Amino acid sequence: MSERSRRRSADPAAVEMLDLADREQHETVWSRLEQQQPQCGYGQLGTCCRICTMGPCRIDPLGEGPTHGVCGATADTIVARNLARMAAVGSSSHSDHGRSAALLLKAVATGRNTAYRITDVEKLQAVATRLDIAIEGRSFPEIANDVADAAINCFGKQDDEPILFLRKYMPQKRYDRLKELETSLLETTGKKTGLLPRGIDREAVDILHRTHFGCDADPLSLIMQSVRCSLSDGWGGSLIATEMQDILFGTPTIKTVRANLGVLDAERVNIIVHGHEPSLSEKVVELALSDEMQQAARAVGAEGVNIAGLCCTGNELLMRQGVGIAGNELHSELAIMTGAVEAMVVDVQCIYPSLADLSSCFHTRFITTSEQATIPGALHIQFDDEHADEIARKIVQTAIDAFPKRDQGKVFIPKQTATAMVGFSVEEILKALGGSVAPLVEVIANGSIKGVVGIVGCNNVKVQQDLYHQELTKALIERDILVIGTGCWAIGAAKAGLMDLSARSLAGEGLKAVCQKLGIPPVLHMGACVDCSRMLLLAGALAEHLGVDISDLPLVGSAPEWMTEKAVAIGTYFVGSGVATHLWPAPPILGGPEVTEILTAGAKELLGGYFFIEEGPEATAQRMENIILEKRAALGI
Ligand code: SF4
Ligand code: MSK
Repeated sequence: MSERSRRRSADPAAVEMLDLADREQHETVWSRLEQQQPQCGYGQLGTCCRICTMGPCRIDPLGEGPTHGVCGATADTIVARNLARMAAVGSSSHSDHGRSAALLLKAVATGRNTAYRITDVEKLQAVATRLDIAIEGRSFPEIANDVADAAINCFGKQDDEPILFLRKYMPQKRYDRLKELETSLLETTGKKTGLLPRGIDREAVDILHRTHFGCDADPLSLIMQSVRCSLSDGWGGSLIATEMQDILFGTPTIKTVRANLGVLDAERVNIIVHGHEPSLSEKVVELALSDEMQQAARAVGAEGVNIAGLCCTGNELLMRQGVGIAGNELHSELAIMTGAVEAMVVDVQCIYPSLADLSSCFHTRFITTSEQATIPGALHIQFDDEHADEIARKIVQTAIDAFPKRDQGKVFIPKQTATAMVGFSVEEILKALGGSVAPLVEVIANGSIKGVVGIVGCNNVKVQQDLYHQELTKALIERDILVIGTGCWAIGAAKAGLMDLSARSLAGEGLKAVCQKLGIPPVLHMGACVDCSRMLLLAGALAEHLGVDISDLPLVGSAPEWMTEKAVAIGTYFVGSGVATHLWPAPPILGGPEVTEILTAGAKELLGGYFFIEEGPEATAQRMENIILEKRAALGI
């Protein structure tokens, strides 16, 4: 394994594949990053603006060039506007996903869609009860119809009332703090500043409007609207996605899966599902495992059909169906290079356009399915949930048809896999705890567990793949800090064996004892990136149990290898929910001193949550422990 590949990834399977990429001269996201060097410093600092055609304008942070854009915008205005747009895009991506799930539930409830069904009636009743929707004496479709309507209404309603999901799920103390902040900002600045989201779509459109040429130039106001929009994601769109999907496909339960490229099977037709929305992939799994398709695969000389997940569609399937996961985002090209993938089927988000070209070097069919993520060079099979079975069958058949074209000489599947115990929905965590958060509160109060860190987010090719995820996670559990999380971090942790029960040996004595008693690992997989809502709900349950605000809890958030605008939204709704949140790499804000000050210091005062930037895993873990100890001291525990 070459030193160059080792510097690129901490995952031995990836290192083997990167050596292969170099040998075969396949372009990768790593090689393209090298070609992009040096990257634009203005972009990295957030001080370039191309909002209007008098620009693009750039502000030199050293003050050696212009200090204002052509229109007079300062560096802080430009940075804040850019950040707000990132939050709007990230929130919109999650929330549009939530909308699809709510519309699907509505279609199922009204009988318009017969391809899907309500799988988890217990969850349906729990969500309905939370929303004050009557359940007594009513049929499940009737209840589901009202739940779906309540969710759909959160997207497009036009009054100023905060959205229903936030009102019913956010702990009262947090809600009140945000309401009070709205009032105090009006009093101190004289400006109307909203924090509680009125409508999911509306808050994103508000940002698009206020960042249009000649509108909001005030960094504080732009940041507060970014918080409001992000809260409409965390306590709205993302939460709706999680809840609707649990009702439709089942709430995740604890199970053991395998993770890494070794889940691919040299003897079978391999189909990788990649993206974020589980509606299609659930069907692909169902069809692929059917006798009909297994037989069709045998007819072309394979031993059957094998499904593997990638990124967050993979997380959804792993959590609910126990499907093995081939890897996180940086594995997507590497998986195709194994030469053993008959089809990579994608829906939306985090899909490299490069996958089309790369697939053409192999027999792999790269299949796009969403009108929101079409990619030149891909085979497009349009998904439509009313005809889900038919479409999934066509996709699986396309993969089977590709199998005879596989070039055995090109097949190389790294052997590595790790086992991971996954499926920690809030419901499962409560079940493991005996029905309430009280035992968790007790072990936090007695110091067996010092606190909890929620880690989210991506891989970023600028960071050695998975290294920060692994090192930070290990440093935290060693300090008796329970680690929970989602997204590509969770896949990285699973691949590294940190979600295996054996990882308890890496934990401090207190955490180890608790995990042994509960029969769980010290690192808990809570789902896809959209499921960060599950972490909010767990935090909310702890806060309500203790009668405190979320910002009082010994709880820290982190996105150590983040990359997407969705991660900006997640980080911002963590902060808006009262959680101190770590970021690495640094977000493009450092060119705006006032913006940086508000996000890293001012926000603490205003919201209770704030961002901090830290490069090294050990230093980050230490800082997190300090924050946790500070919160514990304030709580008197
Ligand atoms: Fe330049 Fe102002 Fe136009 Fe931005 S909005 S490109 S700073 S003139
Ligand atoms: S897939 S948003 S790279 S977590 Fe959710 Fe991974 Fe980040 Fe995409």
